[in-house]
Amino acid sequence: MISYPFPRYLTDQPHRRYNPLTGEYVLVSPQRTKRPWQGQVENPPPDSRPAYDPACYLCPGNKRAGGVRNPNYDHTFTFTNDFAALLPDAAAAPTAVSPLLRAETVRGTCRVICFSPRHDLTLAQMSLSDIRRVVDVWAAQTAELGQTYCWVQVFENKGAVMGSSNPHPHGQVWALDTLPNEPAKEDVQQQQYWQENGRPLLLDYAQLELERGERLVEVNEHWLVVVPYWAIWPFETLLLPRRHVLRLPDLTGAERDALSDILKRLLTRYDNLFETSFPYSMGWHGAPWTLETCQVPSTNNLANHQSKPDRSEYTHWQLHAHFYPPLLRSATVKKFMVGFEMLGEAQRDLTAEQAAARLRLQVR
Ligand code: H2U
Ligand code: ZN
Repeated sequence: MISYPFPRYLTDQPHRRYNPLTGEYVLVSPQRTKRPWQGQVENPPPDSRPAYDPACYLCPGNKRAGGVRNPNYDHTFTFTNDFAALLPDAAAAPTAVSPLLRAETVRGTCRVICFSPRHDLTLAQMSLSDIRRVVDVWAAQTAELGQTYCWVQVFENKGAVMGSSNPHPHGQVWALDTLPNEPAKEDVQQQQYWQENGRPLLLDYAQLELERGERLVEVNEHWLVVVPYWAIWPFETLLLPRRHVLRLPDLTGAERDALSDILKRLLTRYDNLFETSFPYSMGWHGAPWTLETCQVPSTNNLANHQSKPDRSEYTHWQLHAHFYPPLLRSATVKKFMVGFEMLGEAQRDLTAEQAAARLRLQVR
């Protein structure tokens, strides 16, 4: 690893950092980390869950809403969400009475993925071979739903603070016939970088981070984890493959094993940081799927995304996962996106480099 001089400017002067994936900015105020902290620091209640909870709607053999009973599954279990936010047969939107009062048709489906039959585990605590099974389910769900829908969003919402309704280890997959806001921004930005440079944006970014090292958290043969230069959340990370990969199903067996390994190491670092089962929202972004029937909003609110994208050509994309944890300075003190952040733009005090250094310090 080559070590470069780190510009002092980035550690003591307020500045804005550009996010090339979304085209947005974050305000960084490193001079504020010296200010005294007078807020509360509490110890979280100990987490003692049984391996099986008769009242849990995700545990094997239990009844869910509507009376369906879960099978006695041994590893993972996927089912259609009983309260799905998207429906495959949703009616078409009527013609808008005004361009200011517009609704768009959207069709899709939502599934819940139980990571393990064990109610008391988290992904970080599962064995590598069981994490690998979850990776395989993520890839299989993406491939299957990608046959029907152009966007497949795999994600996990972990912890009550993130609004997760159940501590049983689980994630979700939502698939729909349109590109949601976040991937739509990433599509435009990656496409533009590809046109200007002839290489995927995130592959160049991964190379840069591997050379510089100052924001690296974990590396293995096939993957790296960094606190991105433009991170918004205090301990936000970006998980990237080291070769050009479009989508989860494209990962080889060796890459899936290496992914299970780096996931376990990252999540263990997170848990150790504030000695708590670390809450977060994480999810995968990969190339959209080719689909002629994909809905494109009649007028998109994103200036650069008004024409129907060429859905056969997605080489500008690079698979990646975002981890967005809300915690700031302890197991209970979270960052609030309020005030200037709601009305202006996201802001942070701790720099991405300081956050990466804190995560590197955690024992595995
Ligand atoms: P979250 O904890 O991340 O909200 O995910 C749990 C999901 O499980 C949630 O979306 C669904 C909820 O709709 N669910 C069922 O599908 N069946 C049930 O019996 C309860 C909850
Ligand atoms: Zn359970």
